[in-house]
Amino acid sequence: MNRKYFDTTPKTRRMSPFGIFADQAGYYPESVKRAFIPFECGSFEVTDMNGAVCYSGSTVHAGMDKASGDDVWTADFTPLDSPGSYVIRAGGRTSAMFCIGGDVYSDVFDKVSKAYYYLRCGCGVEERYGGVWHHGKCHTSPARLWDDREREVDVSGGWHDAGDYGRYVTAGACACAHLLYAYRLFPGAFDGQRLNIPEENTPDILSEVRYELEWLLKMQREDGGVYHKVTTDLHAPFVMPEEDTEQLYLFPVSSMAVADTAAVCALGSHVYRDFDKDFSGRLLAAAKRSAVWLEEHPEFIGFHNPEGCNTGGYGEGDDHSNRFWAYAELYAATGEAVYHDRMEQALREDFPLWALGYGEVGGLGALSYILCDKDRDTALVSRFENAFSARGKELCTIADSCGYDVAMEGNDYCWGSNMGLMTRAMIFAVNDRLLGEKGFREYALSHIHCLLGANPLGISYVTGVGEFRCNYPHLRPAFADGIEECIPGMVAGGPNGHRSDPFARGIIPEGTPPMKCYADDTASYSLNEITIYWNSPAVFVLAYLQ
Ligand code: 9MR
Ligand code: ZN
Repeated sequence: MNRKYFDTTPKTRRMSPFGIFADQAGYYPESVKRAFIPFECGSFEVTDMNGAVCYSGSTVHAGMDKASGDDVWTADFTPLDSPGSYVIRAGGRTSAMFCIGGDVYSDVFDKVSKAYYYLRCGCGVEERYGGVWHHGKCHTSPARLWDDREREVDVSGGWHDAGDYGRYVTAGACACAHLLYAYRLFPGAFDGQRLNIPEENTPDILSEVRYELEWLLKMQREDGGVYHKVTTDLHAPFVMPEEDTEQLYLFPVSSMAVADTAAVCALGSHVYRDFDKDFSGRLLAAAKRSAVWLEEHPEFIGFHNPEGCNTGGYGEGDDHSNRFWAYAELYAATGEAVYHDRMEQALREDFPLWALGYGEVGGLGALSYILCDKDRDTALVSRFENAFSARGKELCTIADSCGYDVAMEGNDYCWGSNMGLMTRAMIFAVNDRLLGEKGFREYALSHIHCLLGANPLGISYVTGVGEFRCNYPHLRPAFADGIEECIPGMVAGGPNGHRSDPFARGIIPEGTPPMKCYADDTASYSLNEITIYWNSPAVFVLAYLQ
């Protein structure tokens, strides 16, 4: 059967059978453990899988939570620290099963990291690596320039961006940056990680990132300009990638794409230096080529889809933070004064110095400078550190007044809100790891708990993880392969109060609180798509927690 489109007829939403919400992967023995109950009940019990009561306590009324519309009671079972599998019971309801243990996140960490292998374009997903989710080679034909149909370029490789088969430079650069910084800050987490992907002489995560960086290099022209994206003219139907054989096009250069390429190639040259001098050198040369292009093109060159094309736009209103990030990384990679000057010139008040992408990337530049081993201006270092620490404190205050312990307010539940959730956790991780502010760890944990089930819908937003989990993302191969179990490790976009697609508006009643505007259905791209830059912050945070 060759099904081409998902079913958009209204159905009933798949709702959690559980009434008590906990992290379905689990909790570290020594950490705070809280489950959330959206109804009044005096006491609760934690039982093991034989039904034996291991802990009991009284719930605490946290109060009305705005983003979810829930009146929340909290069940705190922090003192329970014996490794094992458990459920919580209260008021005749139960939670999903969860574990307490020192390695409760290893499986989800591996799965969200391996997700990139499944998104590889060009080489096929082999059965020996991908198991049942294998497929053939895709998108290997040369791409034609949109503006010059006579010219064709080979830009095969890289990862599919998301549920669609497009490959977009700024999105890819952002995802690679998260993964490379995860490696730089928490290398130990990747040491023992075995993802069962094709071998290179680097930790698996770096082999995987290299696959995308090699593609990025192909997207660069000789003059340092970088094509904004390579896609077909229209989004493919819901077929396997190798069945999407329409003509590929390369779309015009944007200054965001050039700056982000300069940045991530400079960053990569630093990371791969210890493993492969030649690759590191190619990355640095590419970064410098794009720096030359930036110098010659001081004006903003944005991106809008030309007529006749409906694939992702990834437009931005300006390129200020992108240029800042580029020069910060170029300076960190080379120590050349000219890049330091340019970085300072690019520093403006109009972008936040903690933002970690994909559009605003000032925080990536700040991170680069904080970690830089060349001469640094101490006033700048403090400015960048203060940006992370002030934002971190602000986020703690928001989380403290949230019924579900996360630094997210109603408006933050927009398209891809799980990226917001995870980049907040990244900020806590940076505060802990770089600024030595230990209290932030519990905040990072509460955000992971929310992603993995401690949320008002009681769903784990990661495919393949948790007893009640999303399984029907808006992801072409996951639909077209006909396999019931979804490709694992994909982070769903998550709740979006704007319900930005017709299916979402049909299935979720108007007025639903934003944190509950989610449906696990292939048909909803604004609630349930996946992307490479929604997975990457989760990899970063889980690497930190390992
Ligand atoms: O992630 C993007 C989101 O922030 C935007 O609101 C949305 C609409 O423009 O587009 C999202 O990006 C999509 C991209 O354009 C194409 N690949 C899938 C991305 C996720 O939906
Ligand atoms: Zn492909």
